[in-house]
Amino acid sequence: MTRRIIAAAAAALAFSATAHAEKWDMPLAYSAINYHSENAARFADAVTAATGGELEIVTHPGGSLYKGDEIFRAVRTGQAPIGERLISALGNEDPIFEIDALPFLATSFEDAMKLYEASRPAIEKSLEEKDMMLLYAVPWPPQGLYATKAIGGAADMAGVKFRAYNAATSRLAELMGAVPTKIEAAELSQAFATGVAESMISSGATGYDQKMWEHVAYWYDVQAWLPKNMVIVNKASFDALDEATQGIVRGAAAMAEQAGWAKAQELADWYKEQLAANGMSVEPPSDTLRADFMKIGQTMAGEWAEKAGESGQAVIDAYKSM
Ligand code: PCA
Repeated sequence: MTRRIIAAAAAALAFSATAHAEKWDMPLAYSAINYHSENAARFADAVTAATGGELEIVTHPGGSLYKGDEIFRAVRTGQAPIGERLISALGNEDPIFEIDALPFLATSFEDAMKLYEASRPAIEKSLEEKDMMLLYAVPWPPQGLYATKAIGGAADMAGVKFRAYNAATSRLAELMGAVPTKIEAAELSQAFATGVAESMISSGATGYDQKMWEHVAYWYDVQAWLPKNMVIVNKASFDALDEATQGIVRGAAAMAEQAGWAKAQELADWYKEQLAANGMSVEPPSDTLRADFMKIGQTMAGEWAEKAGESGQAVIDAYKSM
């Protein structure tokens, strides 16, 4: 009799534990070995551990669950409760997100942090209007130009097939006379191997993750901007958590943000060394190339200001006053 009661109680307990425990799948666009993905995996483990498994977060790197360009929508609609997306790829959702890839607006980690602080309220507001919340954001190292041939100036980019990762990099390619195609990082090796792409702007990190030395010989350290990934959560999914769990998620997010910024800075030079060690020519841009980029940057800043209007300008002003 007692044994039966104990067994029933144990079964009831096990049932209630499974009934309350939640599993969140967390799609990530970038490779499992990338520091953003590793950082997200640590964030996920921290939440799982601190909630004693009541909220288990499982990361899916490399676009394996949703591709990079599907993740924002998946989180917005609640198909995925949480996910990571490159902020500057969301210009079609709201021009404010494109502030993250305006050439030469913020070109160091220090300025990237200031830009983050200045733009965060506007980014959060936009996410809130779309039933989402920002958990944390982490930068990529400075962006440089990858190319199969030596590039001395924008003129050398005429007709070159250019891999873009957002509308801003497509526009930049157009302004150089290159031919842009949007390709997610996870598909880069294939795109370059098959000649679909011959150049791109990205960090040493992505070049390293995707072994770009197998396809391209040059990387010019233009330091054009430092775009960020953000981890976002569906508002209804977050609101459904009890308060203690919400606190754990927020706390782990704050820690992931700090660790992610530190890691990006720590690795930035190391990535460049790896490109060189694997045989790539890693150089600063020529004066001509730099001047061409600067000019294109000005054009793009003007175009963005038109789209982003007063609220965009307010963020730029806040950034410049910091
Ligand atoms: N790597 C990402 C975005 C910025 C970066 O450095 C990519 O190339 O897709």
